[in-house]
Amino acid sequence: MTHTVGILGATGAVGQRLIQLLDPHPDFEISALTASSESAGKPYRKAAKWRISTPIPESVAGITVAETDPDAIGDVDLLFSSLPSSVGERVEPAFCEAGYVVSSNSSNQRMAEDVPLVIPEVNADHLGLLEVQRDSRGWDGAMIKNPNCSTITMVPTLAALDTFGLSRVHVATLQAVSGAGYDGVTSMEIIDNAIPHIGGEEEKMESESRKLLGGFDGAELSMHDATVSASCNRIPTLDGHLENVWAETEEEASVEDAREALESYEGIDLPSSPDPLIEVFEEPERPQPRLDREREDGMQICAGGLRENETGLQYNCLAHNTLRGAAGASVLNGELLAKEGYL
Ligand code: 2RA
Repeated sequence: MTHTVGILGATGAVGQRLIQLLDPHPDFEISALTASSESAGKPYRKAAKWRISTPIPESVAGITVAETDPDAIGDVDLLFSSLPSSVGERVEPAFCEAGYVVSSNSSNQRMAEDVPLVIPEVNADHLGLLEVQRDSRGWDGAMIKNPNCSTITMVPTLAALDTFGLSRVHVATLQAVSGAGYDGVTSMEIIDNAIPHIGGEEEKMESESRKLLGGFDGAELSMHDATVSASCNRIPTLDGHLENVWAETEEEASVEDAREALESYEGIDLPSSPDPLIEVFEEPERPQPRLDREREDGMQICAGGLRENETGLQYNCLAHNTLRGAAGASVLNGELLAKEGYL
């Protein structure tokens, strides 16, 4: 069954990736696009400064951009939101109150106790929180969140290693400039530099990871009891968050044990090549995230560089931050909503 979808914040970096992923998707048909008031009323091809390697799909180029307002977009089965957090905080609940189902990449409400924060491979069972949400918020709609792109890059690998009882995690990230959006940090600003902080990023990784890895008993969530500490850096690469992880586990885990756990985990690849960046980042022609299909290039999470030392396991993980980490994450959550009958 094909579901009609809309995109809130369709002209930004993640909004454009959402269009790239949703246009070829067999389960979704884009029928509404919203952006700022300045863009409203224009055909999409005139409203967006398109910056993706694949051209604006013809099916989208002529859609008239609407105001980001529940009264402006008509009936769609599902909304994908890539709104800035400050706008999403105000606008997303209004869409849920109007009865829309929202799959959001926007960082507001991710830690709310009645909002499912989901990576389908890790904690699809947390979707049951939507029943709690409808009771607590009294709305007919629903809101599901995907985590921060740097969190998504790491947490599936932690979930794989949690089989040995995760107790303590340290992570240092090397994050691409596209994570800051088209008008954030430009690669020219940091062409020969690295920026040792990304506002609020560490706190997001530390709290979101524990929520994602925590349990859900059908009524409330429990946070995972591992401690997580993060240090986040911006480096002059265009796409791709690379992360160095140190993971301590209660049970002894060798490199072989860890490799086996990672290799057998849904959506994680251990690339054979010594340079996963090259193997993963051939810009995919038409990436299509599908829960039930082999990951296309740009949608897998890579892990490698496994080492064991006296503090435990050390390894690297890598993901395309806008394809897998932001837009793709929202699309996979949209697929899960459809699969579980919420659309
Ligand atoms: C970043 N993870 O990389 C943040 C938001 N996309 O800037």
